[in-house]
Amino acid sequence: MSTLKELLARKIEAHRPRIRRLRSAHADKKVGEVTVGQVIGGARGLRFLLSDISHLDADEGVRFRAKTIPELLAALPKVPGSDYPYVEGFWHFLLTGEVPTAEDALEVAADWRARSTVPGYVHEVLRALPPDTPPMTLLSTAVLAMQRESVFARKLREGIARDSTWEPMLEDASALLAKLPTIGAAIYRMKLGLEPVDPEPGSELDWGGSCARMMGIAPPYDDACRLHFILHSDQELGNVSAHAVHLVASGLADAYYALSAGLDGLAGPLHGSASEEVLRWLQRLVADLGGEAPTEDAVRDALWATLRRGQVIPGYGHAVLRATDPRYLALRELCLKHLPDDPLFKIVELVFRVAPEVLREHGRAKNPWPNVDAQSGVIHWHYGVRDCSFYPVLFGIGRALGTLASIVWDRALGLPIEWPSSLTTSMLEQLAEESSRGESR
Ligand code: CMX
Repeated sequence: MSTLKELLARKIEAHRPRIRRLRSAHADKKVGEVTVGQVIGGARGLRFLLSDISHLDADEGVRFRAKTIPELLAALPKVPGSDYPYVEGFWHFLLTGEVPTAEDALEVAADWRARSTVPGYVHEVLRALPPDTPPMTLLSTAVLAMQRESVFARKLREGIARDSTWEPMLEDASALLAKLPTIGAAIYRMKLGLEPVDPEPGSELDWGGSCARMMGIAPPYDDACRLHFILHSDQELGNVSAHAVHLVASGLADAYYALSAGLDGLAGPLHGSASEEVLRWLQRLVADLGGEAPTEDAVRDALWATLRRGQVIPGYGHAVLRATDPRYLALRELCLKHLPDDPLFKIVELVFRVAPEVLREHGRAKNPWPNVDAQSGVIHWHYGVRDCSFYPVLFGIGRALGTLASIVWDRALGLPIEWPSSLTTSMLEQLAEESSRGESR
């Protein structure tokens, strides 16, 4: 057994009594109330999911296992020669809540490297799809195509004890994570007409660095990948992709089915493909300027034109956050260090200065501040990733970390199949009337 798995087993044993006690002694305690607005408003603010992997505070942003992004980046062991941590160490941290040593990170790195080759049939499946198939569809298809490899599904068929299901879930999660950079890079290369490659034999490169290299991009893009994957890993459990993974896995579907579903959820323009929309928006602005230098006034006009067309400003607003996304700020720091003079980054900075005030004046968005997607695409663009439809794939590779860690824990804690109740419109109307009558009495 690996030291990570041993540590995780101890953590699970220590955690199980807490859940058992909540179930047996406190199951009827109230967490909150549900309003009509929440039922028809996307369950916003409704606290009904359990996740110890990450938590999102409206003002402070995400915390991974109780650590803010700056705390996390400072605590995790760094890749030698880099200011950024091993994603492999972050995986250890997400699973166990314990800051790993460099050796712990290297243990995961060696495990993932050993399983990083993607079965040949996956490449055949991808090649069989029409050439205009979007990269996100290719990623989700590749993950689903590998479902036949699932150890979890096989163990379930063989009749594994419920308490032990986290072990094959961890096995599948590790096997999948090991291959995601190879798959992502293969999709990227395929769109450029290039053959897929495996990580270089004998290479000591970590997961993030290896993804950059397989895409054919030199350092410091390695650092951009490391940071990007960590920042996109999770954002509490209610967002579309994380919730989809959790929901599908709650029916005891394996990690392949669950992650594929989560990636499908991520593909929407209000969620994971907003980074792609941001790039398109910036390019349209540059084209409209026809060589003129962008100014605050030009950006303001373009923002208003977008809003007047009834469209959203991509990369701005958030369902939960009410402040600038700290993930945006972490990526901005990387931009200021590595690409301060990039012309698109300069426009992103202009948008940052103008958009909050425009959105406030517009008066609809509850949060006028930028989210992670306002900043991420420009980094990939700078390093030569010119196909914006590939950006959500990079989001998806990162999102796999948090969501797969979550479903390992879901099985460890024996969480049941999810089925919140629904109401009809008439029932809601009746409830609302009864409540109004009660108030006027
Ligand atoms: N530009 C223009 N209008 C916006 C807006 C934006 N960036 N963000 C919200 N609004 C509008 C909504 O469309 C809604 O309009 P209606 O009243 O006409 O329906 C109104 O403001 C209220 O919405 P909200 O409560 O502030 O936001 P929601 O929780 O409904 O939606 C989100 C959140 C992210 C989908 C929304 O802010 C948005 O569309 N942003 C742009 C897309 C984007 O950047 N998505 C990435 C999110 C990050 C992530 O998924 O991790």
